[in-house]
Amino acid sequence: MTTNNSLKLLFLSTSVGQLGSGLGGGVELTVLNIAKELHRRGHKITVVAPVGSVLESIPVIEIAGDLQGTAQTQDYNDSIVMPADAVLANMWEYARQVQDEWDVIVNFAYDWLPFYLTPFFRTPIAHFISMGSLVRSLDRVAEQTAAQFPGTIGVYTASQAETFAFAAECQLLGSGIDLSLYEFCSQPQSKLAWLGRIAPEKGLEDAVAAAKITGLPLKIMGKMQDEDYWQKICADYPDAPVEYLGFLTTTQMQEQVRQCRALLMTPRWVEAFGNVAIEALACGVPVIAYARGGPAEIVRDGHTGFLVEPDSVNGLVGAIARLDQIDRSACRRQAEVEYSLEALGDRFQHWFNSIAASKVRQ
Ligand code: HBI
Repeated sequence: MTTNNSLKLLFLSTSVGQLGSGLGGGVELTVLNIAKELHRRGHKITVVAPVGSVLESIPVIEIAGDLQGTAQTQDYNDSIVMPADAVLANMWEYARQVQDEWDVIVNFAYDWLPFYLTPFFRTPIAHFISMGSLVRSLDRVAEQTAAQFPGTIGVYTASQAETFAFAAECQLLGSGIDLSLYEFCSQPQSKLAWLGRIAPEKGLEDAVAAAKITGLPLKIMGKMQDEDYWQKICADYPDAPVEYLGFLTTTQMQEQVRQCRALLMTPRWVEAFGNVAIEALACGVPVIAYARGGPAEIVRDGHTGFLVEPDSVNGLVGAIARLDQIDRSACRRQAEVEYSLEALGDRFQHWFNSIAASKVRQ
């Protein structure tokens, strides 16, 4: 039962993997955190996701079908690829059938179909775009949606929005985490952390190279998405002091990260946000990141970490040598001030209310 000013929100998840599998990368954490925080505030939330998805205590409607291929493995001008029995299409057929039960339908998939379907729905649709520009088909249909339904496109950061022609139309929503899950550590061990999907766009090889040069052990955590890519790194850096710890739960991951002197972030692309950066800061761990995309808007250079020249291993090494300049409690404080679930919930609640209020459909 929802009180009078609460919303009924149907979330449609990313379609590249089950929620909880790690294949959906940072957007999995985003869906979980927004669902938890808005549910806590009394809104009614249900998440539609591929079969096998798990989202703590949030109700999940599991939909069968073939998973979507990942956009970052496509070329910019590739045609749209839809598997024969696409789980994405099946998820949106479900949404079409139940749409009148909901105030706003929220799309978290980085795919053409949900945007194309928007004008065919009576219920307003909010689109959260979780990456920068990658494929022309999405750029075009999202631009059309931004023009036809102003205010319905949300992104993490300004630098992510800038990769799209409709940057001015994007709601900047940032991110946030449940800070109570992350324990501050003031006395780290002499090692480094790297977090993320093990895939080429994440530039793991640069972090491995920096570990080799500095001799500092590198603890690697995240979903093993591209095994060949990982094997090539191991072959190229046979004696680097690195260890892959697997895809851990948040509790297990922060237990490892908090002990580290720094988190290295080495994205090859415009990282839309970089949830792993605020997870590290919440543990008091400085972030050393390439100065582009979301991390460049998160890290306070010289105060909560360092921003280095993109793709420069030497830049990483130089920053590692200066880590003693960083006050680790300043890192935790930044997470508390800027990335709490409370602040995240306010931003998304305001966005959804504005979209529900604009419900002028016949
Ligand atoms: N690719 N086609 C497609 N659809 C997605 O929803 C998607 C993706 N690639 C990556 C991804 N989602 C998430 O890992 C990022 O949005 C965080």
